[in-house]
Amino acid sequence: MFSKILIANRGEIALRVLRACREMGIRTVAVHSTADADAMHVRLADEAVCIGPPAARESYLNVAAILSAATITGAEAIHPGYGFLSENADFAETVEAHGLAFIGPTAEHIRTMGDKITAKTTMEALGVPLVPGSDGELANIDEAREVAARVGYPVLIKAAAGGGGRGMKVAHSEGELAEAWSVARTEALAAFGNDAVYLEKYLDRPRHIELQILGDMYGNVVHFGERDCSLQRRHQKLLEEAGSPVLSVEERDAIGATATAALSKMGYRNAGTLEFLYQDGQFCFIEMNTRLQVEHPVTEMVSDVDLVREQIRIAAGEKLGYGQSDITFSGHAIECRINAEDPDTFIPCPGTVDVFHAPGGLGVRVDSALYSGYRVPPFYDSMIAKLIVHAPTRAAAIARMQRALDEIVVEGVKTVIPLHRRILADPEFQRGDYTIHWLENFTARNT
Ligand code: MV4
Repeated sequence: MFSKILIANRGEIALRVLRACREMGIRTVAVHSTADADAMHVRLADEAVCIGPPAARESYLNVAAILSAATITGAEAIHPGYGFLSENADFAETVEAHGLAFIGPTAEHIRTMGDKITAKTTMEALGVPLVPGSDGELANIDEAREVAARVGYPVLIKAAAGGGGRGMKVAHSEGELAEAWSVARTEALAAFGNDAVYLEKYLDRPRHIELQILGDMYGNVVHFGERDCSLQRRHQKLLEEAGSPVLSVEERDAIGATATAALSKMGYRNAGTLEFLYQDGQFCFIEMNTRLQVEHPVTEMVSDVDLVREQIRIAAGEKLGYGQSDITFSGHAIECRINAEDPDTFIPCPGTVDVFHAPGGLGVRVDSALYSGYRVPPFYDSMIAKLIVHAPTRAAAIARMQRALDEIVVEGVKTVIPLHRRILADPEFQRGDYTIHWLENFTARNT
């Protein structure tokens, strides 16, 4: 096992990794920008190294500075958290070339999944169901026309290098296809420097359901069930649940068996998440994330497994030591992301948090690097806390979240807490009756 780990991240996820390290008796190295000198992760780590100015490009994305920090402190492994360098294959490769362990998948697997086309062709070959569409990259507009005619309109043109919905264009009919094709390619080239695109049948009312998996270095792969992440706005998730309100145990077992068999064949290791669109009882794989995700706590609450601890054990070469039948699920978990944003306009609201009071009690978890007097810097993501609840049933989890949202106090900056209260009180939400479009309609209705 490692004796010292460098955490190449900030905020709540740096703390999350630090906590796992503490419980494992592993020393921690925090890195930080000059804007984060007073951050909680810096205070709680055993050592801290300033790696640059506020701009992420010069600090949390500064590979040379991070590797220097690892070298001078004698760290043996690097945990990238999420965002920043977590899905950068070159970074993973460089870390390993310096004789350090990257706590994540191989650079090759990060690269394969970073390109949505190779991700899809890889998964298809391994028996994972996809959205009907083109067989890989579209060569030209004529091929787009042929595939669209075969799968039926509406269709989506998507960028191979895409993410966050950029470079994605819908065509409702053949008349709209040429425009969608050229706009998607132009956007993809501008945003990612790669104009490769593919085509899929457009699913009009899917849920976004993702499956958490872990693999070790010996081909053992297990899943930890699904998360329903349909409640998002402009590709920013706001509230996540485990399990999905609409999935049966049989459906979970079936997609889980397919996914774990596929990833075992691939030799996938460490944490990963398969993203599916789920509509009319069908799972369609769309993308894979090769990192620990923001919403991993809801999975931890229902499975009672520390996913970060498992990531570290796996990277150190330990075997999983358990199989799928050892993983059991209990109750229901919900996470509300607390962003320092105006709850109506979603404009970020950095500034000083004069008062922070965390809720507590049975089944309540707060993952946050906040403290009273903390200054939310304007340079990074606006998420300042994750409020997670766990209860025996979904109805009890909703009641518990409503209770926790009544207790929490964040003064000094605007937050999305009032929006969460409205969502939790909504009858459709309470019935679990929502798709990926629900939140955008809800916020339009309520402003
Ligand atoms: C889709 C889709 C409908 N049909 N693909 C959005 C970003 C990227 N991750 C995939 N996305 C979508 N792909 C087909 N064939 C609808 C979306 C989509 C979406 C997906 C997941 C969560 C939120 C979303 C919001 C809008 C569109």
